[in-house]
Amino acid sequence: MKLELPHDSRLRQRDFLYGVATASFQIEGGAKHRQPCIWDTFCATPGKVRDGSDGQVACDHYHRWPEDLDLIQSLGVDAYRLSISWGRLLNQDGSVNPDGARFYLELLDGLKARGIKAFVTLYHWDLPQHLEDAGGWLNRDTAYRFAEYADKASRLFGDRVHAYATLNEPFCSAYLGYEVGIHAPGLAQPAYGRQAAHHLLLAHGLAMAVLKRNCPDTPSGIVLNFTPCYPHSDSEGDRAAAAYADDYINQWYIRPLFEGRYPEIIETLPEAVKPTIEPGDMDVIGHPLDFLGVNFYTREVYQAAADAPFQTVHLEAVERTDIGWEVYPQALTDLLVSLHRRYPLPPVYITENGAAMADQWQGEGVQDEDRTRYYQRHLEALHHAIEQGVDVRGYFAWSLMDNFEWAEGYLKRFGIVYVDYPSQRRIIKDSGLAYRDFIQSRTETP
Ligand code: IFM
Repeated sequence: MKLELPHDSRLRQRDFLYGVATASFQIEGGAKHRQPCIWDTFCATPGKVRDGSDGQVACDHYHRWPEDLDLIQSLGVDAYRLSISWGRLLNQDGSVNPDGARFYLELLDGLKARGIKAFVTLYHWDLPQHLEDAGGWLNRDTAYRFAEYADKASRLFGDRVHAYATLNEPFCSAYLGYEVGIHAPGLAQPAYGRQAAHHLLLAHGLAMAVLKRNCPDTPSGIVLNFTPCYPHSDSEGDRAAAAYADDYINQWYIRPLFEGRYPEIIETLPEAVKPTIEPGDMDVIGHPLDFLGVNFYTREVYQAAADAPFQTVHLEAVERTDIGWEVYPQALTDLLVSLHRRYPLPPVYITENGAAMADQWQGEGVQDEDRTRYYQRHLEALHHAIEQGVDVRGYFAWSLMDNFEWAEGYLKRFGIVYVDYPSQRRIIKDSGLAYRDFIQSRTETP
């Protein structure tokens, strides 16, 4: 199956950027050469990760990065989105770890030599454990430690980085990690979730100022994930439930960036759950962005509930990926158009989109037409959003290769490249070949 879009689509122009994305903990391995992080601790806690696995070796990218860069180049992409492991780059005392610095500098130089733009995310969930021991994202001081880390990283990397994102998906760090506890560090209290979210956004704002000072010409922004919220019925109750869920899950992270305040539902939270916000915090958080990264995978449906502001509805008989997420591309169009109408958005990049599928490899290629179809339908949805005026500049497939999928361990495969973990062989799946051919077929911008 081929990926195809109308000839005059913005998505077919040469200057629309295509990339692949990964994250440090999910692929690097080389755990002995960095500080332990909260995910090492979480993985070592029985029952937390479905297959009992960890990130000690992962895709062994720490040792295999040159061949991985060749692989990326062979896909013909314009850009590679990677994240930096905070505890690999910095020692516990905050000094630069020379081995970690060498690893990332060589990697970034390797990208440059291959003509691939580096989109660097500074934080993709792997908080050094020593910072968690001091309170993690519940401790306001972590936000200032993050700004120092951003300072050291951006001075070191110089012009090797094409664009910086401060955080990846603060919703996941705060809500999954501190509010419901299904991600590291595994804490589970609403008050923790809200406070962690505020400190993460503060960290983002502080780091934005640092990045703009150190690299004024490098676009800097943040990556947010969105799971659009739809009402189960047209009833007032279901519509109110979906709106509340949207504020709690999605708008909570974007509204402070553009409007300097949290959604009004903050007033409905019990006093003990409301985050502590210091004077001036919202101004810091509202630092202008050069771009917004949007990660999109699926939607959720909500209904009213007697004892909670919203309740998730599990729809039967809808198409789902191997991780159980509904395939609903229309939500990508709806999301982008609604954000565009609601906020003064800077240029947008789709920094992650992709599907976990039950891939099989029996020594030849991997026929993942289901994934290619997912990409086809989401690229079409993106095309429709752009037609309605959303300024989208690029798209990154999640992920370059199969990797450690957090609480699912290695059970779920999101890659457009298959990883045979015992041999660490990489095999480009049919979806990867289709992505490569589609990228190659772009035309010059008139
Ligand atoms: O693998 C993750 C990634 O780390 C963050 N965004 C969602 C992906 C799929 O769950």
